[in-house]
Amino acid sequence: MKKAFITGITGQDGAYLAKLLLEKGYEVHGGVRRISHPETTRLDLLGITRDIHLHEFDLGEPNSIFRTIRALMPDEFYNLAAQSFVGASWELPIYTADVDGMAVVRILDALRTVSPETRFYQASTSEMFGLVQEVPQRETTRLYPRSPYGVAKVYGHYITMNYRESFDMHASSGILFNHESPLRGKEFVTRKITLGLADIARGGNAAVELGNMDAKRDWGFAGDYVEGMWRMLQQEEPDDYVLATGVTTTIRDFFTYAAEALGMSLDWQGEAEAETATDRKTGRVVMKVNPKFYRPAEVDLLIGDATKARNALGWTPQVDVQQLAQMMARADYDALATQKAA
Ligand code: NDP
Ligand code: GDR
Repeated sequence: MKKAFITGITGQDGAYLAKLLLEKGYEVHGGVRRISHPETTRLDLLGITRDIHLHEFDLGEPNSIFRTIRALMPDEFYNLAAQSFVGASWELPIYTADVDGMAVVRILDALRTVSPETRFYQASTSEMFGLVQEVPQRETTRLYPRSPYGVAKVYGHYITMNYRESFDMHASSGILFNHESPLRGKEFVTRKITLGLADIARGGNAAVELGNMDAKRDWGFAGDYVEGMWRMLQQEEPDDYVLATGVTTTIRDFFTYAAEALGMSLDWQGEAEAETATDRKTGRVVMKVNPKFYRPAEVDLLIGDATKARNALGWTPQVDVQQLAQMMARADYDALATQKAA
């Protein structure tokens, strides 16, 4: 039986990956931070909390990382933990640099020292592409990060490549474009939209307040993307791969898809800071822009080219952006009835 260790197992991707690996017959271990009340909501919702082994683990503690690796000597190590919210990274730039950047070399160096045969996956991101250099973006596109988060992830990406080349380690990075699900954190724009609209559909009267409506993202379903992570570690040779759908959508269009899934039909009015959306059926304002949610520097356009992953890994995403918006909006609408949302 193969043994895997997942950092960030309580997060969106960690939960889906743990489920996938259990289905594939792995012994699944994961790291959780020491907090007063361990948060396993996502694992509970997927019904797998009892099937996995949780270990106290913090990316800020080199000894915690070292001890965990030495005790488990896993076949595969997936580094999914991060301060993953781009917007917060301007408020927490040093913490973000440590957890999203420096922690990667803490793990790699511990693996190199005590478990060099372990296969390593690093959660790299399309946020590293930042300011548009090429469309669509692929593995060879020049990196130009636009946030402290993106900059920290660039370090994690290059140090993974460097340990692969320096020490012949099986270390791969997945450059993943945005992927979402009903388990997505509530501060990310897709989930903020589907939760807000579900609340309105259930009779709530607070309009969803958003920032830049013109940003474009290549959104896929997290369940599809964790399959790609696993496939990367099954390859004979380590490498870096983009995972993306190849379709880009504005925040406005995602909002429209989610609203339609809940039976609303929208009128859009105004521009920039004055933009609003009204539900034609009820006449209620369901979205208004609040400049508080603008970012100091924005990534305007992300669209990925996953040809390499398709050819080498046989990976293709199964869920398109409209199906995704529908899945998330309906899940939030249903969960509001029972208060069981992730
Ligand atoms: P989430 O924010 O849902 O999960 C992050 C996880 O990291 C949580 O389990 C969190 O634990 C854990 N964590 C945070 N800080 C620490 C720390 N100091 N020590 C140990 N654990 C910590 O992220 P996602 O699942 O969405 O993303 C997974 C990874 O993929 C992240 O690295 C992210 O940056 C990257 N990524 C995500 C994309 C996406 O669209 N989702 C796209 C590209 C890359 P806790 O539960 O205690 O908060
Ligand atoms: P992103 O995701 O920054 O791409 O990072 P997020 O959903 O936070 O933002 C996407 C775009 O929406 C715009 N936006 C808003 N965003 C949020 N969160 N809240 C708002 O109210 C709002 N209004 C408009 C943003 O400006 C942005 O353009 C995600 C994370 O999962 C990262 O960890 C991951 O690396 C990247 O995706 C790929």
